[in-house]
Amino acid sequence: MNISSTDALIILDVQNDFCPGGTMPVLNGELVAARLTLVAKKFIQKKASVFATQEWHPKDHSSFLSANGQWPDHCIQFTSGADFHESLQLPVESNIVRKGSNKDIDAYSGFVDSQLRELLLEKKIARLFIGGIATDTCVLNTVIDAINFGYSTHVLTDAVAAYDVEPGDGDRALHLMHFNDAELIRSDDLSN
Ligand code: VGL
Repeated sequence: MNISSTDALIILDVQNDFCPGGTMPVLNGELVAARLTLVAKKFIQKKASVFATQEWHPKDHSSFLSANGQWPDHCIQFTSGADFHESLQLPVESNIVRKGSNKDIDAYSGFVDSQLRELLLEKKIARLFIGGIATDTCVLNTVIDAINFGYSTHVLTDAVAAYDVEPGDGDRALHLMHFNDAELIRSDDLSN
């Protein structure tokens, strides 16, 4: 597949708290980070855009167990847990999109409580290529929103990682994305 200037790579939440050593790690988070570093470089070489989302929660976010939510405290603003994983090296041209800073909004999609939609419209993006963490939460919800907004949406299956709270959750999420018309591709399907 050829990448062009109306394409965008969206890298979802490749942050320390979601990687090994963090408060709610996925298996292979660091491998996803390294893979997306290479993909991001390719997108910039092709004059396409790169967006990286970053969960940016206040310390009393409603999704936290400490606030009767569902998840361990994670990605708290200005802590190292919210930093991107060191294996994710973003080109300087990348756009960082923070999400989840409203404590009362518990959303997985990169389009909720963020500027992502406005930025994509501003840059006249038509096709999306999505990878990151986690397949069964943020990736799934972002992909479904992207399709509903009318984007031709591709998921990089070798650059995502799942929580698998129930075994198979990640695979079921990929099936659901495909069923909803997302294209499942691998990063080496992108031409050099
Ligand atoms: C996420 C669960 C809770 C994610 C964020 O980014 O995938 N998952 N908060």
